[in-house]
Amino acid sequence: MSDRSDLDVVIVGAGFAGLFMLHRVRGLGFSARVIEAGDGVGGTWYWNRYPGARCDIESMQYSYQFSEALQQEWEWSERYASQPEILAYANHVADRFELRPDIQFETRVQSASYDEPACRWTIVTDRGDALSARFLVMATGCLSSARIPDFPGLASFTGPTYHTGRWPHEGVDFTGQRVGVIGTGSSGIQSIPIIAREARELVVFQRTASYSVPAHNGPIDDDERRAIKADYAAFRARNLQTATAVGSRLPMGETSALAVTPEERQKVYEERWEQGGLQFLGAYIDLLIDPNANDTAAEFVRTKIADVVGDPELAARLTPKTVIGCKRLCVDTGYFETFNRDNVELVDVSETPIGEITAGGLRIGAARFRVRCHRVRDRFRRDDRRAAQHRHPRSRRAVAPGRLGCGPAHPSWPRRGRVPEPVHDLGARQPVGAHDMIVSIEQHVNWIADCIAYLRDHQYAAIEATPDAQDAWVDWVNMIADFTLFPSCNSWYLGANVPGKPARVHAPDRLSRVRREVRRRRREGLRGFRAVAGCDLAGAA
Ligand code: N01
Repeated sequence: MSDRSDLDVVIVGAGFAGLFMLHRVRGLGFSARVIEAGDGVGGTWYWNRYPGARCDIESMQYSYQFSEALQQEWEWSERYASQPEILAYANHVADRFELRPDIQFETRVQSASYDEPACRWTIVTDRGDALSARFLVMATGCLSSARIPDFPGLASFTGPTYHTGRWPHEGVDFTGQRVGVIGTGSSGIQSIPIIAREARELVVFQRTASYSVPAHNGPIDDDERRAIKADYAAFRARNLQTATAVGSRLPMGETSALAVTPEERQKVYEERWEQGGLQFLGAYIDLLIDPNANDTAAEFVRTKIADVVGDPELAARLTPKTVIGCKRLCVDTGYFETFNRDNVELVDVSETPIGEITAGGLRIGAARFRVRCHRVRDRFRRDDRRAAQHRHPRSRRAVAPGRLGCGPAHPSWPRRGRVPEPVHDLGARQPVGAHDMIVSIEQHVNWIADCIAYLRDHQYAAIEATPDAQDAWVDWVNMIADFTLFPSCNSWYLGANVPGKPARVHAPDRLSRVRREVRRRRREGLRGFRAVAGCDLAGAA
């Protein structure tokens, strides 16, 4: 594709946000182009091809709802969709809505600069294209960047290393290998049981033990599928009522865990455990609010780990001592059972960290571990460098960290001159981590698309959040976060996985309440924003 100077919108990323963004703005009559680094669509689900990768939200829920025909016609095969099936779905969406002609693959954006008098962005790619567009939308996701820890000596390791977020498309054969896995978050917990079945030996390096609940994955029951499709809207509405991505298979509990007898609690937890999945945390209303209530659920899971793992000393090392649900709860298939295998070893690096990677393994304190095939993994870094640079990531209603088009975001933000601010989907302080990502994406994309159309229809050049409105939003998010247990641990929900990044929790409220708030403000004529007159937008579609 050659240089273009006539675009209305450039979108970065062809994951679920970028695909829907393109569909929406085209529907509004804008010309648009998506720039995508990979050679296919799918974003996070394009890159994360590690063994066992699948979604921890149920497939009937983890899907677009903007098209009734799409949600009626697409058939998910399993309760939790595997990565290949989710990628097939993304490809189906790209074909069904004829999105590919406007997507430029295998291209990275190198720079974006804003010409304020002209009200246009110039976007330069690593292929040498220079695109000019009125609006720039960053649909780069919040789990899209692989962050490899800077272990000393990493480059000296002579065997192959892999990261779950950048897995080779052709797969990896671990047969007969001695493999080391660093990390026991969601990605580690999914891949460890599968690698253990293939490898000759597997050494798992655990810094923090994780809570995990069983997935009980399997084919979707036809009656259940029919029932959901008969009234998909009601199903979606029920999911919105949850504070975390717990799903609607069982209703959210409405009482305190401390208001019932231990026997009653045990019965309820057992029922949720048997159902499987994240809805375990929906058993009682205060599990993510009251530490004592939380501990009843934590203790239930600790007992389950002890029941599964044969060796009590090993079970103790695999048992988390912290708040359950503060870090993302993992959903597994046979994770704890894997440690009963003779070829699996657990190495606790909580007190003595990994000091160095050597040519043939790694060193922890004085101990050396030899691994022939060492697989490095680490949690993701939210791809929001601006937020990482600032002490207080701020945004206005989560999608508009500043002017949509031009101008500084907030007087307190350090900047050189006037910093142009593209609009971010899934940006700072949004309800993303603890929620269903696609639901959040659809809301944000709709907001951005409506906002761009508003600017066009009212002949505005740009829009910016007022400092008061940004402060009010941040205060609201902080107020709710402080009411919960989320700030009590170091998780990626807070950005704590990136050294030096300010710890600020994502909006943890129920999605229904976040949406209601956004709708209310929109009805009030974008209260909290200031539209900026400037260039004549008549040229825009
Ligand atoms: O990353 P993580 P992830 N030495 O940050 C460890 C989504 N997701 O890729 O906890 C030793 O959770 C680190 O230890 P600690 C989901 O939302 C969803 O697994 O920091 N260890 C931790 O154990 C999830 O929450 C799905 O002490 C080091 C691990 O690496 C999010 O993505 C599947 C270390 C990182 O865990 C991120 O999950 C996969 C070091 N120097 C992911 N540095 C599903 O839908 C880090 N660690 C199922």
